[in-house]
Amino acid sequence: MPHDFAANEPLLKRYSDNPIVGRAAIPCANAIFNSAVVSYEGEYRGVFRVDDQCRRFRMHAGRSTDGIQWDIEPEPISWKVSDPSVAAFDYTYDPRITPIDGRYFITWCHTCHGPSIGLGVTDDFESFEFLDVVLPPFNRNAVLFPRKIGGRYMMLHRPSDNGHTPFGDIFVSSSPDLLHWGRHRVVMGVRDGWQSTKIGAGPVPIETPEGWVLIYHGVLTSCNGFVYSIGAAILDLDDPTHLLHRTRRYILAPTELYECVGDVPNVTFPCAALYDEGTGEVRVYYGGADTCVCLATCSMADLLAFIKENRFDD
Ligand code: BMA
Repeated sequence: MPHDFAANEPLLKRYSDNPIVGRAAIPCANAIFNSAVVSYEGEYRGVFRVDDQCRRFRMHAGRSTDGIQWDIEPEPISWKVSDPSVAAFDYTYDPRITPIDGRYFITWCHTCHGPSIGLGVTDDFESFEFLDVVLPPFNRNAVLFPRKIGGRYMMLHRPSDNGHTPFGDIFVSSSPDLLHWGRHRVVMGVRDGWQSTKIGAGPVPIETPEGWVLIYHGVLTSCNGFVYSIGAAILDLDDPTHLLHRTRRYILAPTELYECVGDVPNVTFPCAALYDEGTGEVRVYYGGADTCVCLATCSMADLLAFIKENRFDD
């Protein structure tokens, strides 16, 4: 049934059995959230952010046949590393996975003299190679586009600071080889309301005939601290530095208990989206309250219509 745009319900519909991964899914975990998943050979694979009971943040591989019930490895990923000087993995978090030309590239917030951007790759989700620190401190929320645009790889990211960052706009940079990044441009900045403090890219942008659909998080500052909601935008297909539309109204905001109560209250933080072109369904995976992994869905037709109907006029 098409979305009723006048209704009080947000566009994204929560999965009835949320959260799909709870904080205690593996023995060492204090919390499991902000995790990335992809389709893989008829099944699903993921890289999960696990904050352990020493309060380190590390990434663990996971597998699933349906994308809902996950088996997560009890040990963190053991990365194959060529330069040990940048290979500390105790504070690595918020992964995104981008399939490019049959390989799976992982970007995450690496800790190397502060939050920076790490890049790794896997072909089978069993063996993982750390490629390098591709953006220096301070930066977070990096995600690659799934193909070259104008002959160059492109990556969204969010320059930041060493703390909890009370500012932040989404940038895009490009590269000839995935390792060397330049031509840095601002794509979109903060606006009013739910996205007034900072914004950051979420899942891998989805290619549609109308443009790249970007699902992102936006943060407002309330008297009780930051509140993380989810919105969406459309970027130009040939030039993703060019923003076409973005939602003034959020598509999901923290209102359920598992989004409002946890290690960090009032957080919905999207890191992955799977688009099934056959059914038209978009599944969005998001972290709830920095504690658990949740799922919400909508149709691509509704998402595109919502972005256009609820956009800023200027
Ligand atoms: C950000 C990151 C995210 C987290 C969010 C809300 O700075 O740490 O992983 O979800 O804060 O706490």
